[in-house]
Amino acid sequence: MSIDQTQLSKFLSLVLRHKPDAIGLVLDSQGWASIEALIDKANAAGTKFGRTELLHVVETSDKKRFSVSPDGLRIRAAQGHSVSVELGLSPKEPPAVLYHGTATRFVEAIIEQGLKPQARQQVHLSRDEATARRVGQRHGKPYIFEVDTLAMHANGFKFYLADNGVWLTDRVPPEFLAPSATAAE
Ligand code: HQG
Repeated sequence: MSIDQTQLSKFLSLVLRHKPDAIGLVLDSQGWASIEALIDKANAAGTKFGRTELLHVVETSDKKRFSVSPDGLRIRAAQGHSVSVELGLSPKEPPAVLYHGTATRFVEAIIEQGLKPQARQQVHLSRDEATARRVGQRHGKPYIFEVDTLAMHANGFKFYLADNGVWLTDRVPPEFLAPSATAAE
């Protein structure tokens, strides 16, 4: 039987963000993999799916996690990598504030050290509190920080907008963080 949509999405996140080696896949420096190679190698490793199923997951992904190249030959994760990739995004002026959703148990460390990318390549910021809350819930009881991106931008920090609308930056020092209006609701 072939794999279901959620399993396929998780499998793609694993090989395109974290462990291409798991199936012997090679990502280029910008994170792209050949769709043909991905399908062949996944099938050989026992995860069965075809191009139609793959493209269906790309199109219906709630967070638009994956991008297909304009020629239809390559795929990459829009963000969230732990393997080193250079997404080739240009710095962009962010909205005046962005939000970061985390779990309450991390709050003390974040107030002390600021936001760090941890296992990923960059810190992820959300455009609205509802999205940030969903991100935070993945880790436990959610807590939302408001990030003073206007001040960071004025201080030379760079921001990047991933293909799926997630904002990325290298780090957020504590002085640019405040609890959001609904921080721990
Ligand atoms: C926390 C999902 C202690 C940080 C989402 C977070 C997102 C600190 C955790 C994407 C810290 C890292 C990314 C510090 C940061 N001390 N904890 N100094 N600095 N943290 O999963 O942002 O579903 O790597 O607050 O939608 O939660 O995978 O990052 O709680 O866009 O497609 O360390 O993943 O997308 O956790 O999530 P993560 P994230 P997908």
